[in-house]
Amino acid sequence: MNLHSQAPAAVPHAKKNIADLAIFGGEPAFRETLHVGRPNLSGRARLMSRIETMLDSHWLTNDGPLVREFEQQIAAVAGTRHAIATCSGTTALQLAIRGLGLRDEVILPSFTFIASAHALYWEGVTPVFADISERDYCIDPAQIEPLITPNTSAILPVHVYGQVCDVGAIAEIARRHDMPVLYDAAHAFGVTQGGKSIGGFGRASVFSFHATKFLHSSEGGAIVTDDDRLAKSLRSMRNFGFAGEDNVTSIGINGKMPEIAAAFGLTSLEEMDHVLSVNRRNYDEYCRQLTGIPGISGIRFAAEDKSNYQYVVIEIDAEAAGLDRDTLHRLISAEGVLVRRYFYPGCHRSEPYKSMSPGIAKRLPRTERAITRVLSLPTGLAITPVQIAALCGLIRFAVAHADEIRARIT
Ligand code: T4K
Repeated sequence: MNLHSQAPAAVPHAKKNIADLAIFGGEPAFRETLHVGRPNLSGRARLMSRIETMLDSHWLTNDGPLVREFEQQIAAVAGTRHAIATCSGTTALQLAIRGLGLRDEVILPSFTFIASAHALYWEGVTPVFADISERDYCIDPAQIEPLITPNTSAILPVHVYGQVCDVGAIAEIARRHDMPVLYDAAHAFGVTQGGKSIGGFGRASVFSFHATKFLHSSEGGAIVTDDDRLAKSLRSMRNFGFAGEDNVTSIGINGKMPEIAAAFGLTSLEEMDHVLSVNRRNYDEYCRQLTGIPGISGIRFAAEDKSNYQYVVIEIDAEAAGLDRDTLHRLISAEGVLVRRYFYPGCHRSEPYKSMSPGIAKRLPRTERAITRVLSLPTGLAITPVQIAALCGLIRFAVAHADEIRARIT
């Protein structure tokens, strides 16, 4: 049985006059709230069966059979020899940072979820923020080299929204400076570039399997790598540093994935193709419905990459649309669609980094531009083409009446 508790509610109603907009006191167009991060939940019977088996076995955590099976399957999809499952993507990042011996400074984009920077800082490493490229929202390789100092120990690029970084240029910089690349691939599970799986770049990559992700284990993450020594030490560090029943060989932590999370993860893996096809359908529908709206553009994925289409992101050009991103965000949210401004305000504008580098915004112009323009729209199994059409219709209506809306708001 497939779980579709996310079955579509009543058809959202269209707005005819601006007085009907919910920010002006009208009825919300969506009676049932739409969430950007609604977990993809299906395959309930298989999930329940795995949980029953787990209960029968009396094995709930500590490298159990479900975690081992999950790790094998993750490694197979990632195209790596090893996958080390963890209790979250953030913990996976922290373990990888420590396992790779990163210290002093690491270069990463500011345009990412705060966990990328926090994981470094938590491990005693100072994040050094580089700007993003014009091509996509990923780190610009040209901005990396000028930031490299004798204190730089690594590069931590992020495959933002599942778009693949310029891995070739980044590898070349890392080779020239003899430093490792650790990829934050939290958004990029299942993504390939030129037929090569996303796990195959850099010394290691980290996935997030948080509930809101394309593939999820309710909470969880993994580090994938081809480095046998690194994998062995990460496995030990994930389990308090144990290298045997009572032999502790390093500082470790409890970063283990529990069996119930692996049960979710294995079930989610079985549904991956289905989720991908629904995400792709939603993405195509958004592209179709948003075409021609002045000032609204959407991210495009390179034809040679296989994406997971987990994030549908639009950019709002306030001048052309007549409305800025924040007004549109307020307007849509009031109608019952909880769109998100990922990744506003950027790490460099969040504490503690904001206070550490006042004035840094000046050297991150593309990041500064992106944080004021992007909006993530809902996708996944919980959203239907009818809802997408209604949401895009709302955006079209708002842009068409931008002058009146602005006048009424201010
Ligand atoms: N690196 C990058 C680049 C990342 O994006 C992330 C996480 C990480 C590292 C760290 O990985 P983890 O340690 O998280 O595994 C969410 C997620 O919590 C986070 O995993 C994700 N990135 C980030 C981009 O988004 P929030 O604070 O926006 O989530 P929240 O709780 O506000 O949920 C978003 C929407 O989804 C809401 O409308 C509610 C809805 N929702 C959420 C959950 C959890 C549901 O409907 N059901 C649910 O169970 O961070």
